[in-house]
Amino acid sequence: MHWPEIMTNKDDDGGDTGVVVETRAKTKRPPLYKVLLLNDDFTPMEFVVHVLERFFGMNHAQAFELMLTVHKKGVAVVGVFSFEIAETKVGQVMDFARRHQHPLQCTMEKE
Ligand code: TYC
Repeated sequence: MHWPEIMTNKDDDGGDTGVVVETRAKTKRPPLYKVLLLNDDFTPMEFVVHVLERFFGMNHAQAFELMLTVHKKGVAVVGVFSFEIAETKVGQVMDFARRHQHPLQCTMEKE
């Protein structure tokens, strides 16, 4: 929080003619990052549905619908987060896919 600065004119004769200059701290909102899921020909549909339920808090119907969108269109945004959360989600998905030997790819990009 910045309070107004008071600039006093020292040249004047004692009258209270100081100028109040409003200063406002610039509050920049943090950048957001889209987390993207990419289609491939090998990862089972049910595995992708499970990923969306497990790491992105979707119910089964939402997860199935979004999985089908990725399957048909090649890519879809599965969530928008701060840098740190997006990075964590991407890491969790990539790690989970690799552990199950699926080629599923998950990336992030600045919004
Ligand atoms: N295309 C895959 C299949 O037919 C399913 C799939 C969907 C894979 C979404 C990845 O991000 C993905 N088994």
